[in-house]
Amino acid sequence: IYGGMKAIPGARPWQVSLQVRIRGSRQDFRHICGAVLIQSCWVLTAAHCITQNNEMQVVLGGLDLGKKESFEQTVAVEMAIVHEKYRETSSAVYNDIALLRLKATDGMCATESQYVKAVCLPNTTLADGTECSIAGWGATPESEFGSSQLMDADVLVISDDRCSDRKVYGNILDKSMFCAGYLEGGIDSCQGDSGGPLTCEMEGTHFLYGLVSWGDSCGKANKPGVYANVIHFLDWIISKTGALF
Ligand code: 4AZ
Repeated sequence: IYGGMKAIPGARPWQVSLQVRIRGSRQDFRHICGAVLIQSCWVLTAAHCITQNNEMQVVLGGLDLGKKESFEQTVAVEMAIVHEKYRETSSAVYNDIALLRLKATDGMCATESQYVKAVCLPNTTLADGTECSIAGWGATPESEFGSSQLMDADVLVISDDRCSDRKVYGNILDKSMFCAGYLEGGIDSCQGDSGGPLTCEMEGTHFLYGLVSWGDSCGKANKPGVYANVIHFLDWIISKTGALF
């Protein structure tokens, strides 16, 4: 996260760290992407975070990836479902969404607490200029390898019209994505934040509108962050999870 602050404990209880087992190790996992808890046994992330058939786990409720916290929960990933139309070109990433089914132990995956709680899925569209929040352990201006502390920042929704300007991203955007940030640069998501949440608070409830997906570098003027458009995928999410939200 560029231009952010350390997240307040319990403020982003749906935030997830997606981790893969380090090759050759028995127990060690490393953070590769953000993700979002939407149900006790279901997590959303970016499709581009699902690389190979690596062994994956999620850490829920954690703030500092550098130490084991008493309130964090580690759950194995049973299966990943990547969107059938996920596609990456040299300039953009399309349909960048995946579902992770968590592995239950005695019938439970995530256990709800002050630090672990599923986010709500949205049911109304977003207006240009809405203030929303992003969070993650990704690169910061101080550390290109990411932050051990969960960081968050506020960003503004940028209309498809403004984001498709020739000076911004031109004609490469589609309905599976939207832009958020500041055209003047500075505050943005970055590498390692991918798959994590963009949430917007409405009447005291936080709704998941976006997943960190891509952008031309981080924090640069006229190159805002691009987010997978969760509303566009609601039917897909319902069809794969069999859940109603
Ligand atoms: C990345 O490389 C990445 N500024 C993620 C987000 C953004 C840029 C790059 C948005 O995963």
